[in-house]
Amino acid sequence: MTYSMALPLNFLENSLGVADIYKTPARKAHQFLLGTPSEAIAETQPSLGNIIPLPAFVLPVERLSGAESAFTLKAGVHISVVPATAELKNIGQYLAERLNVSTGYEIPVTAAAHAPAKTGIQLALSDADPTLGDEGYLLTITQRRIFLTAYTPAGIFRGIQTLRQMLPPEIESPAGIKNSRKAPWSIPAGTIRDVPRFSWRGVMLDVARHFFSVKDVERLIDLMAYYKMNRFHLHLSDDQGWRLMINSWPQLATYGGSMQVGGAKGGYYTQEDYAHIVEYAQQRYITVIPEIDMPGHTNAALASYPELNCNGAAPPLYSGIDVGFSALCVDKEITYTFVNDVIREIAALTPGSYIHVGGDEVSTLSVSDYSRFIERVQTIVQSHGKQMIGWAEIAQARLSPSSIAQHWKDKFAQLAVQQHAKVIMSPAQKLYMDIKYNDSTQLGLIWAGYIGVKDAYEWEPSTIVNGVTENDILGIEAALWSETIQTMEDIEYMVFPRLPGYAEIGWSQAKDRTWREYEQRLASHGSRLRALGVNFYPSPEVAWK
Ligand code: TNX
Repeated sequence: MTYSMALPLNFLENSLGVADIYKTPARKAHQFLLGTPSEAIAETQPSLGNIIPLPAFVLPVERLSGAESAFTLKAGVHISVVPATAELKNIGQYLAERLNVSTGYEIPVTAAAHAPAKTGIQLALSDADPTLGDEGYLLTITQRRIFLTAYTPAGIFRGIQTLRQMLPPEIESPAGIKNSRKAPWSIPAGTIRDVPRFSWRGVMLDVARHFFSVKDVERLIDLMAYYKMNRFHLHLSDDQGWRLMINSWPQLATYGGSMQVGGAKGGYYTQEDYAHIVEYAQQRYITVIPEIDMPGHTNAALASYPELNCNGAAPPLYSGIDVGFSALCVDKEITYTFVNDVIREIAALTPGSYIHVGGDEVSTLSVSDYSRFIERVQTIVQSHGKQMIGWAEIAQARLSPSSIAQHWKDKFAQLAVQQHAKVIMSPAQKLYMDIKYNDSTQLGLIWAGYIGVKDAYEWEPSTIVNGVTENDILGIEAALWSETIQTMEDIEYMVFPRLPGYAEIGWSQAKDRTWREYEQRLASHGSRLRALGVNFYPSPEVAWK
């Protein structure tokens, strides 16, 4: 996957006039950016300083030399890739398309024999610095060229998001050249070396309570990608609806998916739709995690097949928003035939390593019946070559160390850690995007309090559950439950502007984060979100630009 090439350190040193870019600690680099008022970089937007999530290391060139320096994107620019694999060309094409939206430039993607190129934009894989890891990148901008290198294609893709954020906000405006600033499309010179803190930076969308189209899902994936998130968890089934066709149990979708909360017509994804979503996410280096919630939250399945019920009678479809009342019949063998068929079909459609089996809020089963069920399901998931994820209640059962518990409330995650299983942090009071911002938010629920934009940002994942520490945590995931969410506009309003803060908690080092400084960067993203057409909540906590 990687490509042998000398790290262009000489190139960096020559162009930047610094020998110790790797030695300068992130903190010091930020002082270059923020500094004292007299030192602060003048209001020359865009600057190297408004990137979200905050990069690990930033060095603007003018801090060192005092020289005015920027790369300017002009007609005739080209993107070259090294090595010229189909994958890297696709990433180059993705960048060309983003830049075309507003500039109108037709940017060719070409193969380069070596790196760095003398001019233009170059994307290059290099195995010279393995510490860049799975997603890190090194981005250098001089007057003549943009050089983006990484250890993996995913790293190049993440670096492209940084590059987008360094251009003027109008670069994202699909309104076309006539409505946006024509020139200059300039990027300040400097170097960014960046690696993420956590490997799991996720968003969950509940498509069961209300159903969302493939187009809506694509848009959410695009917006996640802009903030370097890498996991997309689809909550595909619940009491109110089953949203994926299972060929061996077709009524799950055709009948169980026919309604949604409030009683309106529902919907479901065909297997082709789902495969398309998976591929769309994959092209953005985002892994899809499908969730089939069980043994509770199963009314839609129980309504579709009477034999799944202990009494053999199917309940009616459900369009309310209560939780906890439904459960599969854990003593019937057909239940496990059903679970095996569903997981087999989904595993075959899912290249990612994970299948999420829910496991939350079952009030009608004893702990021992519940645990027995989860342990059997764990074996089924593993038999299809996947790792099991469940809401943290699953830790009451015997977990394999490869299984993962998703914390949302209570202390069950402690039981997971004791069994050497890893934890994803989704504390409802911080990370539930269906929770209202404040008492005047029209959409959303309040059972976990209110989550303002500052509340969403100002917390630390390793101090949420006693005994669940940095090493136990894979990362974080923000969840959008959709009891009250009906349209893409609703999704955008609840997700933004909280998501950029979540992305930063997942990516950036804790020691580098303060609300005071973040608030200024977020403010500058107001114009970016507007250019992207995002219906964000313009929170008064932020001095929007
Ligand atoms: C709790 S989080 C739930 C969901 C609801 C959500 C509403 C979890 C595992 N269960 O079923 O939709 O609260 O905020």
